[in-house]
Amino acid sequence: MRLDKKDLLLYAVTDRHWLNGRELEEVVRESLDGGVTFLQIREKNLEEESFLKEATKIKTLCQEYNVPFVINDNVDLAIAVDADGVHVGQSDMEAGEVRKKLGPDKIIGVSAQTVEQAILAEKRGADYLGVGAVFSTSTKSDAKEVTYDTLKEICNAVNIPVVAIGGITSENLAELSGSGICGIAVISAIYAQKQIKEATKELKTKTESMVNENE
Ligand code: TZP
Ligand code: MG
Repeated sequence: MRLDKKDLLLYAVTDRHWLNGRELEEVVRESLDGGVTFLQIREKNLEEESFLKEATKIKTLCQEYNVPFVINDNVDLAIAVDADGVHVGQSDMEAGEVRKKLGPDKIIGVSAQTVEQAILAEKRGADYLGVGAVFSTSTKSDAKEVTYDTLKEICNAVNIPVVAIGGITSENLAELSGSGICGIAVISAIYAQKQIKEATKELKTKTESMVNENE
């Protein structure tokens, strides 16, 4: 699948922490109805078999909405479910190895916190970068803080599209304007909300204006 930078406008990352007894599929559908443009399934504590089941359901759903679907970290699982790609962090398999396993046509996203990491990831074949945490967040306890200036330097240093992540809400996202990002990646600003579809719509409208100011 070819990645268009517009696909990265509103990037949703799943988190079953907020499910409150609901099915992942159900909340993901609400977010897709609200206009999410990219989806990552991120499971930190799920057994392989349950992860496979969930990923298969979410893949089918994303196909229905024509939204790219990637899996956090687990390259073998991405191959097993024929996901559109994988997202890896700095302590996961490095992008070059992922590329060897996935082949040329899949999407590889890499988390980067510094300009050096960003340049290296691009060189190793990443298709996009997730940079953060740009704001403080309780969703990921070990998320390193990345300043606005570093975010901007990273966007200038690479040719692949960059999304910002970490503590982004509809209230603070305008602060990212002018950095060069092509979109935002969020967990709680979508999945911790009572009205997921409405919250997603609002985020998307605000992200569109923020990104347009960039151009
Ligand atoms: N990587 C950096 S920050 C973060 C991840 C996965 C958590 C983002 O969650 P939230 O709720 O959007 O701050
Ligand atoms: Mg990881």
